[in-house]
Amino acid sequence: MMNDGRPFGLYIDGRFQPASTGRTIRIENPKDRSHLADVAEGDETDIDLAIDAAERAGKIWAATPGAVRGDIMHRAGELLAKELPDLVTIEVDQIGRARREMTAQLGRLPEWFRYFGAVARTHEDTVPPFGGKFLNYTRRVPLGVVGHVTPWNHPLLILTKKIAPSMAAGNTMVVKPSELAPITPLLLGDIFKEAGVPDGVYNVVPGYGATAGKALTSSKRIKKIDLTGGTETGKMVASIAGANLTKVAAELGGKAAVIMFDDTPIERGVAAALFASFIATGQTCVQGARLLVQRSVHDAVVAELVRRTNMIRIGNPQDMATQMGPLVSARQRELTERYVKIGLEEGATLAAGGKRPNGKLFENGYYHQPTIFTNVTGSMRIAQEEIFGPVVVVIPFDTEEEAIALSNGTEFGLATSIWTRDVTRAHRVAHRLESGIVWINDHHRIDPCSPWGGFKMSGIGRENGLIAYEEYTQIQNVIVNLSDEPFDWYADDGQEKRYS
Ligand code: TXE
Repeated sequence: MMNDGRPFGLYIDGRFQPASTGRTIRIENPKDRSHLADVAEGDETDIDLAIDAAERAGKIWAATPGAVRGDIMHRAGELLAKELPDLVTIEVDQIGRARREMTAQLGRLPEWFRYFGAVARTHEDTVPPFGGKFLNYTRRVPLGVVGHVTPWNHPLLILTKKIAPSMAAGNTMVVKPSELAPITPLLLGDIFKEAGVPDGVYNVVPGYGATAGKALTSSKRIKKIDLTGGTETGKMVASIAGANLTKVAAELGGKAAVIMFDDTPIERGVAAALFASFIATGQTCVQGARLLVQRSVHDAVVAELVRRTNMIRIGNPQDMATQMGPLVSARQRELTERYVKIGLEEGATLAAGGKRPNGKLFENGYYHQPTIFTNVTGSMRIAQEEIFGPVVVVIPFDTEEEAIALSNGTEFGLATSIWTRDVTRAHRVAHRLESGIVWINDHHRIDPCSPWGGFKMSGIGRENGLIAYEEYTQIQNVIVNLSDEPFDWYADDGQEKRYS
């Protein structure tokens, strides 16, 4: 699948082709900075070509019955399942995430094609009660060509969350994947082709945000931009798209809290915190970045958390025994290091990690130890800002009220987990959280049927679930006058006129 060392082209109209710039992007392996592949670097001209292809394909795909689109998507899911081992290998090489995590994550991708394939087949429109002599019905019709701008942290999962509902709804798409991880999104092209997706429905133009990304998001021909990325990028893209009245969905930053009440068994709570905080080397929007612990168990939780954190096995991410790989890039590691410094300057206590690991294996990669700060207050920068690395801050609380205030006390509102055995408290707290996703006694769980997205500065719109499908459609309302009675508004007959 690695193209025998040749550069990967852009994927437009069902075939790989060179970029108009003639340039390529060097993709490196974050575990040792070795050269992984070169990928064509697209710009505005290529985005335009991709939109041309998508507009042509839209005429066919939008007219394809939902049941047929559903069958094709099911086939795509099956073909994807067969390719997973190779895709996992490439995904691990691109972003450095531990193979055992990537295997678990990508293993679920076919479910998105099955779920949204089924939605394409079964979605029903409505017949609102207009009353009187009218039949009134709605039709959900595709938007047209949509743009997906995706990040590097879960290259295939995040892309799949966008492709599956947009394809099911009959749209065609142009994808601008992250410049750090464009290979697996390109490879999906062949899988869709084999499944029977018409050429031009799925197009991928790798490139940089400021060039290809900007061209895509500012095109008047794009009917919806669906972006996952940083909050600053989201604001910029939304303002550009707004000028064209292009719909925007954005899944942005987060600072998820893990709220641990004192009836949670210590071992269970600590296992939960490790899972919430450190998978994906902390580079995930729903990372449990803040551990809020009830004061009576705080010291015991911290002691066990530090002990278990120091045991996390960092190493070659392709090794199934490795529990934590490197960060994705020099920039992401610098960000982590910058925040470690900020935390120390703010007076927090470094309870674990805080450095690059020692050893030959780590010399050239972007590794960083899993890190815990204690003696943190809710207003510190390390408790407020998204770090997007393997850093967790621990904050004690006394009461339920205080836990809710701390949890809600950032500009973000993506996800929160609540850990307690008390069922009434769990729901009571959940209902007061300013958080698009709430887990009770769990974290990170996702499903194609389950709406995903944030409150506040964590974004707009929702991925997953029927709402994702609906947000990739526009409603056409058809109002039928069932009466044959003559109607003449301007008849000069002195009769009272009615609208209904
Ligand atoms: O993301 P960017 P970066 C957060 C996280 C991270 C920070 C920066 O805090 O440290 O963002 O990461 C494209 N017009 N998240 O720089 O830049 C870009 O090319 C159009 C959270 O990697 O937001 C890429 O394809 N497109 C997040 C995508 O946007 C533009 C996941 C995301 O990149 C653009 C990633 C522009 N002007 C980072 N500028 C999450 N929610 O999970 C950039 N892009």
